[in-house]
Amino acid sequence: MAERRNKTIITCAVTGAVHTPSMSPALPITPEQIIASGRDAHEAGAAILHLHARDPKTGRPTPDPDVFMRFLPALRDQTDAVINLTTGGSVQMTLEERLAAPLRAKPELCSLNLGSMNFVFSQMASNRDQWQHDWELPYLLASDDTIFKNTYRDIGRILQDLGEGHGTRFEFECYDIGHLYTLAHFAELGLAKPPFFVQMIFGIKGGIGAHPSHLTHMLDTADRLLGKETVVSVFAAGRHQIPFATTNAAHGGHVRVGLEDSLYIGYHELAESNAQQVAKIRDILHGLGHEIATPQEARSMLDLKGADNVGF
Ligand code: KMH
Ligand code: ZN
Repeated sequence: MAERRNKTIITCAVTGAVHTPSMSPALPITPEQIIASGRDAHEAGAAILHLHARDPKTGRPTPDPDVFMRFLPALRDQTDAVINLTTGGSVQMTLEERLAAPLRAKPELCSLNLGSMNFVFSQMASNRDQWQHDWELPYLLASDDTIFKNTYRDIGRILQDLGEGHGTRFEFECYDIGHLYTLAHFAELGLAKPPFFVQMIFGIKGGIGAHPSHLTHMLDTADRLLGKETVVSVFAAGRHQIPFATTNAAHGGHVRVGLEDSLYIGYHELAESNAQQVAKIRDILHGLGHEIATPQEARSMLDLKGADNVGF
């Protein structure tokens, strides 16, 4: 009998904290836009919605739990998607700020970034000379002199306060080989618990580059360090988004798309929506003969606590 293949989990990262409003009219900003975009992405096949918040007036990334609470209940009521909140926030936020909303919302899943690093997106400033808001250009330029801080003490605190404290599990964000060793360290301590949902990230300036050889090296390293207890997803920034997700799917892995990490649907073609990116990778997955995991199937693969067991 043919081995039952695990279905493929599609994560959609709805808005993030890198792209600014002037870069694309499709980038969801207000709570209403985040609700609509997340719902449509879910309907297109996303089992997990990875969520940041934006100031509804200026579009600037915000850690304000009250803003998160303006869209979380609606997404819970209108979808059965797994809600995955960022603990990364933006590179300019303190850890206290970054944890405020997750500690209040106690979601099933949170991102957890496995290393301090340069996280540079100032290059995006050269793409235009007109900005809708005063904050956008300085925000982009500041990224080449900001450390994205994720010390071992920070990581341990997130695992303790959210993981032990509220049963939240993690999308472990790995931007480089060393981050896999950090995950193995916290797994040995028993703070990171299997199955490990490992999100391998390529093409962020400051992290490992988007070259296929790096994907196979990261996959081999994760397999050697963490064994079969991993559920590996992959995404890449910008133009590499679909090719890298497709390559990992061909390896039997899972995928992440979304306007957080790429504003495009094709060469120099802005995506109209998150749902359009989800539909594109969904159709590729179907072409590879893969079935798409439902949120319930994702919960089972990732050992999540259930949509009723949250704080919103
Ligand atoms: N924007 C991604 C490169 C987080 O939110 O904690 C990383 C990310 C991390 O999504
Ligand atoms: Zn994020």
